[in-house]
Amino acid sequence: MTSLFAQSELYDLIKKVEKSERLNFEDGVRLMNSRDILALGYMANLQREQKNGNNTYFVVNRHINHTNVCTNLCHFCAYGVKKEDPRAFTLTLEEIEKAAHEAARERVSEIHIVGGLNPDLPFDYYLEMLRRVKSILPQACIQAFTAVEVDYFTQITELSLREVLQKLMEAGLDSLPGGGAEVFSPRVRAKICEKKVSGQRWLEIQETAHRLGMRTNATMLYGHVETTEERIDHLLQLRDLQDRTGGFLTFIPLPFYPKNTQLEGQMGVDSTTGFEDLKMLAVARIFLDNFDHIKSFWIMLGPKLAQVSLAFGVDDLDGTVVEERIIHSAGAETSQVMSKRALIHMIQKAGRDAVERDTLYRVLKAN
Ligand code: V47
Ligand code: SF4
Repeated sequence: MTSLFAQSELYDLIKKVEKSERLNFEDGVRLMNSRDILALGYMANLQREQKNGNNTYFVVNRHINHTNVCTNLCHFCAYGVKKEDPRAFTLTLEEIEKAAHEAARERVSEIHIVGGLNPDLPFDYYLEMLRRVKSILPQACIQAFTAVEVDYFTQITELSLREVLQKLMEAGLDSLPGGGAEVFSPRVRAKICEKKVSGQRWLEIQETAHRLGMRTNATMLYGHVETTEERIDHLLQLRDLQDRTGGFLTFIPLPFYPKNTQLEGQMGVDSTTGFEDLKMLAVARIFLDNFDHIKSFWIMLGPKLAQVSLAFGVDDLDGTVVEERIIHSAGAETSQVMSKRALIHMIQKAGRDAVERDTLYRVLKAN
């Protein structure tokens, strides 16, 4: 097979991948800087099929964004606002219960909850939210609160990180979503989210959750001010932690949407292109050899590119979602909901086997 790519600048790396040899930092930078998208696709698909065969996973889920009030006000975020802002909202526990009842009728297996850092909400609000959602949906997994929110809980309670996580788990939390990772580089964080927890703290929170037996997701927000080297360094730090704990379920590269953000219109900052998105997914699949899954969030990529990404290393399209505010505040034009039938159709038309999973990738139904 490699003879097809004999002329490729990546030929030596293709041979490494075929022999399942681990790629180093320099190899990762070369992959990311290459425009040989077919060679990248070949390598990524090799890994994808070794790990997941022809399966493509999706989840029947519902997102709930409980508040957009946030003290961090990251420059890349169009969702978070000050509490005095006319757009500010905070859902009551009753409104969250209503969303959970709707989700129960839709037979979701996952509730995904993330929000801003709202100084008016006590820790009890979050614990009670978890208890109520769990009692309405006892079979569903609750994947909630990014590491940024978890860190915030330690500040408002004076509890240790372990104690906060244990209390959340006792109240019904099953898994942490992957948000808040952005790009770990301190240089990048100083430019785009100077108030946010450091990359090191994000990793520490994930590691602590893994040691308590919780599985979590990882993300990277790309396509703003970061360099190729900073992207690969981010992947390397995730791969190192995964070697130590094995606690990550999946990696989700998140393309930056600039609309309505403080970075909109800045020199050199633009929306990512489809070519770059496919490359990012393929490089993630090739480089993160100890991650079982790579997810393209169709909400961000758009359904058509998400479908094509199934040939570039991706084995998971996330889910039915229903309502998403964070990316839509920043200009995403995708719908906020996709039916299970439409997801299955999209996967099958790409020649893959559609498999409904739960948060922990337990198979619920092969279609
Ligand atoms: O941390 C914010 C991102 C994240 C923008 O675990 C933006 O399956 C692009 O946690 N353009 C929060 N991205 C959402 C989150 C998440 C999202 C998808 C899947 C999963 C998962 C988790 O949303 C933030 C940030 O990285 N984000 N603003 C923007 N303008
Ligand atoms: Fe707040 Fe999260 Fe938006 Fe940053 S990305 S402003 S922490 S809601």
